[in-house]
Amino acid sequence: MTLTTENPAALAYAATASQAYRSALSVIESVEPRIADATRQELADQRSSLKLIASENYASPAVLLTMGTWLSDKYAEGTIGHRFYAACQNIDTVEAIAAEHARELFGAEYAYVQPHSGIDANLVAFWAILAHRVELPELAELGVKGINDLTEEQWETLRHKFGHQRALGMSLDAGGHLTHGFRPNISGKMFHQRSYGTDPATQLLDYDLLRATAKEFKPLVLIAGYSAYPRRVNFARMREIADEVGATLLVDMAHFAGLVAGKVFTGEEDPVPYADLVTTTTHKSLRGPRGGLVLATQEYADSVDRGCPMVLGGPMGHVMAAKAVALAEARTPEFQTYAQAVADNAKALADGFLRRGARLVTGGTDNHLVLLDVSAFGLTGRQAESALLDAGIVTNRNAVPSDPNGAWYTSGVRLGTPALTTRGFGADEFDRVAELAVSVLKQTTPVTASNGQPGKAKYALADGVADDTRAACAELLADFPLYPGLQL
Ligand code: DSN
Repeated sequence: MTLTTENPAALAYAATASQAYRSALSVIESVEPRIADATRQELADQRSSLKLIASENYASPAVLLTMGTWLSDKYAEGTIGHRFYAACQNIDTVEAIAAEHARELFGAEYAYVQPHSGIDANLVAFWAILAHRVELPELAELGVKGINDLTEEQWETLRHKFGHQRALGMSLDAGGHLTHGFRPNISGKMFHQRSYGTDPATQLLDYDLLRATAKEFKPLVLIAGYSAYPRRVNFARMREIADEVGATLLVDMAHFAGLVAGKVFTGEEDPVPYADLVTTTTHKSLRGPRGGLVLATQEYADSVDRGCPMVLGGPMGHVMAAKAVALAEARTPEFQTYAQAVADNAKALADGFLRRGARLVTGGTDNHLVLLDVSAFGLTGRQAESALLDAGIVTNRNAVPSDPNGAWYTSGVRLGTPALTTRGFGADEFDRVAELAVSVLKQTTPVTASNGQPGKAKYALADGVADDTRAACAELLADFPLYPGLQL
């Protein structure tokens, strides 16, 4: 249940949760008071800031409380019913319930709920694709009975085959993610990577160019999904392209899983009917515990099941339990209302920026995020992010297509609606957020660096802007308390 002060059941839930947290914090305090203090402070900080980081949210007390139990104490490598440890019956139960909710919520043939994060979920998927798709010589052909009998030379042949496959993913500056084959991530070392971008004029995904690139590059895996692209993707078209070149279609829906779960993205915008594998985190728009999961067709199920111990450490029973609780919440009509509000609010935020003359990548949004091009304010993303933070508005800097400032300083700021929608913000509040953000950015100036070059990091806010905006944020937040009724 989402906390709200509007009905007695919600108030009783808040009172019980308050009691649980007070007790837990006093137990923690008796051992390491500084951890209890930091935990209380984190709640105070989150309550008092305007959280617009597109990948963050607030999980329910039920989800959070589920993580604090002895399910954490059990080792359970392997899969349901096939563990490398004894006495895993309760972890089997927990994992089976979480997987059942995931399958039924998303209409997937198979669900694997062990990944500890989105990176882990993608690693499981990449391994599953390599294991399933790369044709290796039969052991008998190599003249050996088992893998332990392979010579070093034969291993080298197998490694060479695994290590020379191709992946095609969205470019980082168009909104793709590091784990989609980019060098700072292991995926960029596992695969030869090429990326597809967006149309320079519209900044929208260019499916024709993507098709041409795929035909030339012939990837083993076509990766769809993004972390900073403010538009919906047509997965039927992605499927067609994958089929034309014989690629496995992997969709990373980490950012928009909540919109799929909440039936905002349906038909050709729902990746599950079209992809071979779908990965996600569970803590973004899906509003669950920090973690990941993989959905797959039956064809890939056995390979996905090898995730642990192939690329994952022991499954976390307490987090799989919390995933089950969050997925149960996501199956309610209340969650569908929430998901629709996330998308409606993003539009209100975009309109608020556009009406005030700001420039948005692609000119708007139809998902949960907007990407503000702050070069129009004469700022880098780094300067804008810092100035907004000083004023109590928490965002993150992000590259824009063909960004002249690269991935560190950037020219953009990404803002998302999932967290503040959980607090109850609607269109009017998001319009006010746009007003406050534009006002801060207009009153921020870059400061010349010590070498006399235009500064990319330093900035100055006009007098009083930070304090005034913080006060305005507090006023805005006052009507939308985080975890209403929850008192420590
Ligand atoms: N860190 C997530 C995000 O902010 O989009 C993705 O890894």
